[in-house]
Amino acid sequence: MANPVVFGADYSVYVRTVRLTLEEKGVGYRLVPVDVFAAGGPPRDYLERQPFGRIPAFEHDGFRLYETSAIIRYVDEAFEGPALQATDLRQRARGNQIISMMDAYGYPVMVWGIYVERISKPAEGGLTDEARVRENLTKAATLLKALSDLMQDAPWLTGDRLTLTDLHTASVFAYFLLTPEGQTLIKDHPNLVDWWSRISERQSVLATRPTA
Ligand SMILES: N[C@@H](CCC(=O)N[C@@H](CS)C(=O)NCC(=O)O)C(=O)O
Repeated sequence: MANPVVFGADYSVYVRTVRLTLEEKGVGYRLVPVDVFAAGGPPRDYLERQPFGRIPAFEHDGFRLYETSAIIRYVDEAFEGPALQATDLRQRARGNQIISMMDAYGYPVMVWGIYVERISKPAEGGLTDEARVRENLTKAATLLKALSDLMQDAPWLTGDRLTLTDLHTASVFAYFLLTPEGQTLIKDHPNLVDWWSRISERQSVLATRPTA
């Protein structure tokens, strides 16, 4: 089987989740650069791969796929390497629940509502919208508590093994924890602090750090 191809940029949270999955499976891949934030939007032919103009898109042996959750499950099931989904039905359901939580609440709140406001905007000469940050910090605190309650004393988010859920969540936390607010809020949850120190040292995480 040919190596898969990931289309996207290394700064992207969702591209990183796919790359983390490939790295953890030990699957070689090619990253083809697509910048969705370029002036004028993504290249027109990219929309044939991803009609919503989002990254990543994915191709394996002629099979094209988009939507990160679908891609990472495909990668886990199509390739050899450690299984990254729980075999237990309820643990797997819990993992999928957390992935949905990160999509619906984590990414917009922690990345756009806090990281982009606090770090990206000022870096580009803009002003942080403090009211927006405050509003999102309340939401982030709710999410952190929910994650911490679901995780309990396990080393990984859904139990004894690292799964896709940890990878999906780590990509969002990597940006959130660059902010002073993120670093403060997580301290209310020692199990998440321990989880972050565990996952942030993994080779897959180190190998997929954004270059810019
Ligand atoms: N539902 C998509 C979301 C992907 C997504 O939002 N990617 C971001 C980059 S991290 C993007 O392409 N943003 C471009 C935009 O918002 O126009 C997935 O799961 O793959």
